[in-house]
Amino acid sequence: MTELVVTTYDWVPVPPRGYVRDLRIRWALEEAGLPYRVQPVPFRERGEEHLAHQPFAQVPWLLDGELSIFETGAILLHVAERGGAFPPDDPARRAAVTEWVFAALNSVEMASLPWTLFKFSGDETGTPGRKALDRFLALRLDRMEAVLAGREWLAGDFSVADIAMSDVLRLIDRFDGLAEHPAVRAYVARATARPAFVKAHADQMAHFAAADAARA
Ligand SMILES: N[C@@H](CCC(=O)N[C@@H](CS)C(=O)NCC(=O)O)C(=O)O
Repeated sequence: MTELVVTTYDWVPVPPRGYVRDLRIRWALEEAGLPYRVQPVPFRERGEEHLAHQPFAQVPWLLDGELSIFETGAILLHVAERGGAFPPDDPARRAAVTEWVFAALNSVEMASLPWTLFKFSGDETGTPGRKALDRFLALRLDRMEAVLAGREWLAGDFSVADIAMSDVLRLIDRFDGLAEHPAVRAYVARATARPAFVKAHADQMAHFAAADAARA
């Protein structure tokens, strides 16, 4: 069995702590019961070595022996595979998990990320573009409300699709953007009550707190 290594920054400012995307990977590895270690890379200087693993100079990436994988969706699917979540005799399960991972990142996060950037900046100016963005996100949340009103998890049993989707939705909830979508909010609460999330979150917070202490 090759060693699994999750890469994240050696330090980040306080606002993104608890939301840096290595959390999704830690969470998936905890759920799968796969041992791993965390490798910090410099937040301030991102050189050629960093770009060789993540071409957008971001984190996370996962090392699985000689294999290096970036993009949280790709990593989550790899971890699911590695953890035995895709039985060969159940292609429907693999398809359902895969489509919902893509939906989380390409249908919901596509709308939520620009919305949260406005929220982080404190810009509440009601420009036509901003109103269109609010509507775009509301449409996605309306559809997720309908989906989640009728099921506990997205693809049958809890899966990496729920990690991707609930982590995307969690950031909207941070800015109280789920107030009109109670089933979505309940889903986020359900997902983040899982012991694997609680541990992954606490470990990320401790990682950055240790970085503060080392800098002091
Ligand atoms: N689509 C990428 C996004 C990665 C991403 O946004 N990483 C953030 C941390 S959560 C980052 O490195 N931000 C710093 C930057 O973009 O300079 C993924 O899901 O892996």
